[in-house]
Amino acid sequence: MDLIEKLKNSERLTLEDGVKLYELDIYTLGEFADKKRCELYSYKTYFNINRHINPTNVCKDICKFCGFSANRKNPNSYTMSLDEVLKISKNAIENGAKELHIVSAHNDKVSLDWYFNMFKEIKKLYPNIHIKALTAAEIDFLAKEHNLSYESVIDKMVEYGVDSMPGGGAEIFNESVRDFICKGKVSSENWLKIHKLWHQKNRQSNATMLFGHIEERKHRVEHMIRLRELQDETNGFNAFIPLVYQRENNYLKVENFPTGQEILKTYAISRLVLDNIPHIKAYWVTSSINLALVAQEFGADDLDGTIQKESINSIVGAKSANGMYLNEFVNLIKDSNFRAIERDSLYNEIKEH
Ligand code: V47
Repeated sequence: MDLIEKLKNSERLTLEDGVKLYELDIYTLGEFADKKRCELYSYKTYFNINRHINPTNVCKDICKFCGFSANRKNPNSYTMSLDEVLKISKNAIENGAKELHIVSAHNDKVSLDWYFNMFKEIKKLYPNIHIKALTAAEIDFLAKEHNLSYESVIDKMVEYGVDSMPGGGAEIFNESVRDFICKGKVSSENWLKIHKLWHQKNRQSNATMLFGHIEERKHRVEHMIRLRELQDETNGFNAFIPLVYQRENNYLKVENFPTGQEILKTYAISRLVLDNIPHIKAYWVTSSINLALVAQEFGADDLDGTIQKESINSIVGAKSANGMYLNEFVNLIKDSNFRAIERDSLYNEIKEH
């Protein structure tokens, strides 16, 4: 069947369809993605008030695209104490954060307790805060480092107060690209397996995709389809987050960077291919705020949040070191003719700003 007909009939798209979608002109593609977005959410754009905390940058793994982990290019290693994490959490919560997004590097110099106690102590002080923590890559690292099964790390997450899992560490699932950009890190199969185990505990998570480096379009669509297959089984993913590759301070040599059109097409295609993942997040940190605002018209219905501070993407060139002010964030959404809907971490609506 003709691809346009398939889109009109909202039929499920194949890998080949997804790749072909890139050849459509941006207006046609945008119109289909926007239609889907509007059917689901009309002009609502979701965001939350959150704080990213990255408690250590000491990492056993070497990912070529990463500038965050301490290495020759970034000699300033750090590992926060529990008190430091609690102080940041206190400050964030006093400033309105409802979610702490806690992601660390893979630090083999600290104990398992160092990773887990912070969750328990935060929850003791602030029982209502939502803790989104531990990527599948961290879970894989902790399991291997401490001779534990994935299941037991996941049980510990539940026991210590982790509420949901962030989508980091997915990078690109295609095995040969993955081998080149982050050899030794959690395999694609295990990334998916860990999320599946988490979902089987009736917990929710997100999924990312790092694009705009050495991967091809077909690898992006293949990545989406592997997520779609798992979502058919578990229905545990809340949001898909295409992360635009940032080029500074890292070891991945990339000649061509994606254009604004290519980035917008990728958001639009994710909305159309991922017919079972409810939210497409234009993470303004890696796309730039202006492109994220345009992405609202290309299928994205979520802009993440104010974040307050961020270290993983700002070190590689993103303008996110200090987050964004709430009123500025809200005004930008409203000035682009969308409704700014504050949500909680599981997408329950809190209020319209
Ligand atoms: O996993 C690392 C990526 C991720 C670069 O779940 C890079 O709601 C671009 O996962 N260029 C961390 N990206 C961020 C992340 C995330 C962000 C916002 C929301 C959620 C969520 C998750 O940043 C890493 C990695 O894929 N990253 N280096 C780089 N050079």
